[in-house]
Amino acid sequence: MPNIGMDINRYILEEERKYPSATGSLSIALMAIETATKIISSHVRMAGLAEIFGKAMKTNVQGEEVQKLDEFANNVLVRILSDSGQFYAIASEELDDVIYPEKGHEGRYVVAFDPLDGSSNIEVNVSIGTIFSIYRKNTGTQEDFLQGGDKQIAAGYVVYGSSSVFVYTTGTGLNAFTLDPSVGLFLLSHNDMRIPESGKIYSVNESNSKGWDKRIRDYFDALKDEGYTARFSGTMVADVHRTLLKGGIFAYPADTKSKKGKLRMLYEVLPMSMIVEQAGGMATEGKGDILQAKPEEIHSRTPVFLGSRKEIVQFMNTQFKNA
Ligand code: FBP
Repeated sequence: MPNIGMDINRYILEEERKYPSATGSLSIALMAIETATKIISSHVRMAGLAEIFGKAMKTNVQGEEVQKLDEFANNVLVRILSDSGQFYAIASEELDDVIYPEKGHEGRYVVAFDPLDGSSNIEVNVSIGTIFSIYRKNTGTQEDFLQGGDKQIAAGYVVYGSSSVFVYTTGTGLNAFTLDPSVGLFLLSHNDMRIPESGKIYSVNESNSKGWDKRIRDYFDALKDEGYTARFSGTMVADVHRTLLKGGIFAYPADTKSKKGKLRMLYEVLPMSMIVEQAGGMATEGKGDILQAKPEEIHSRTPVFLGSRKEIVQFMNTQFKNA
């Protein structure tokens, strides 16, 4: 059993040693993501300052152009993951098309990421995050990103909040590592995370409720009758992180405005669903286990309901009643 406080890089190598046939490729891939998110974390901490001065001094003391944070995060991830040589192809929520890094010709994996989730919260200093998802390279085409959530080799997120926390799974449980900025290391802080069987918090943007299906409105009204409270930060990573720790449900239903929901399947919903299911929770788009669903294309959107077993089973029952 790994010790609390263990450095994430050592943890990744210890996990690799459990698989004699492992090539080390996935370990290098995960370490590249860890490095990129540490750089992003340090810039998130500066964002407020950069934002103030950005307007005054177009270049910083190094003479570098100050970039918008999500553009910066995207560039850091593309550069470092390309240089790792482990990814044959990269898909980003910020980029229209898939890119095939020069150094990735021998890459065994493909990676999809949302470089900065909750971008509307950057300038108001509310928690934001990065989400990633890794698949095996099969055809070497875009099809490798449309394999379906249950084909993910690894998934994770980093929440940049009061502290930066790196949470990931390779399909054998879920662990979290908190960044100690004084030494620049992500250290194991939550081993084998388990979501509570049920909670008392629901997280959804209720301002859209007029456009929801009546059964969905009824479900959330029932939670209110049961004394649930509401929390919605506008950053999926932060809302799901809280749901993993406290239990309850996070949702972004379809509505008359966004008929397929708002959140992206590849970059947001499938990785967060794998994470919640690895912690003993459930995730659905309203019909079944969302990890069985395949995106139609790399920027497909989907409704999502994920969280504790009790809340999701209750939700599914309401959806099928009078269906
Ligand atoms: P971005 O990845 O573009 O930030 O969008 C995703 C997101 O911000 C989620 O993190 C969040 O749950 C949702 O959109 C909030 O949407 P809304 O502002 O419509 O409630």
